[in-house]
Amino acid sequence: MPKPYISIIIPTLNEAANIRHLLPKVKSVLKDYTYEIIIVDKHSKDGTASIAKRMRAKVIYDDKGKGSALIRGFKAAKGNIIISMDADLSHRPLELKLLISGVEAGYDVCMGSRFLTGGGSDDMPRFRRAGNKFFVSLVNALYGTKYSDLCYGYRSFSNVAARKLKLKETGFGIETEISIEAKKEGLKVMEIPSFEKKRIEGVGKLHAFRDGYAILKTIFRNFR
Ligand SMILES: Nc1nc2c(ncn2[C@@H]2O[C@H](COP(=O)(O)OP(=O)(O)OP(=O)(O)O)[C@@H](O)[C@H]2O)c(=O)[nH]1
Ligand SMILES: [Mg+2]
Repeated sequence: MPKPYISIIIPTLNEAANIRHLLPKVKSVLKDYTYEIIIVDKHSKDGTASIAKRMRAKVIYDDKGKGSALIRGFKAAKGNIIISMDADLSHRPLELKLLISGVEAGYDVCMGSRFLTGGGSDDMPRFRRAGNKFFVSLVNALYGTKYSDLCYGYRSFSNVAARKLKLKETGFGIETEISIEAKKEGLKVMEIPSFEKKRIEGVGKLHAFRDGYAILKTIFRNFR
């Protein structure tokens, strides 16, 4: 069977110090594949876009939030398999192979999970962990899913599946919306253990309370 073409979508806001380390690692893991790396940048002021271009990634721009950046990236992606990944080295490039093999094995969407055996997080303060747990339980109760994780963006999609998802979330509610939409569209979903490392450089953009409230709104807005 021919190797699939892979699209890696990375939203960025001031991640220059991280992507200069991330991109070579991603390229090394994908050396036996044909692939594109699409950086969706919010006009970062720290040179993120020029570093990415120098490292032969495609750069497109989006000025809203992480969600709208991912939606734009999905639209631009040409791969048979599309993977969403953070720029801050929290997502281990070696796990790309697990995410690829899940789609190759016939799943529409493979979601990294920090709460399956083998997964974990070095980057989740206690209140965030509690919030995530609450949101997971709420989504599972309302939508009849069996997810173990929700607000985690390391995921792979078949191109066909990605195009079926009707996504509107502009911010950090995007992962939640994807999880809900995958269920609504009847997609075949698998969770894969994933270990989230601490952000290496720069500052996190997620604000637990503001974005937690947005996630809650996402959960209820989609419930009908
Ligand atoms: N294009 C774009 N990317 C964003 C935006 N906000 C965050 N990102 C990127 O989305 C990814 C995840 O954001 P993070 O700030 O790492 O969120 P987080 O992992 O929940 O927070 P930390 O644990 O503090 O790192 C990173 O690659 C960010 O650069 C945005 O408004 N626009
Ligand atoms: Mg992060």
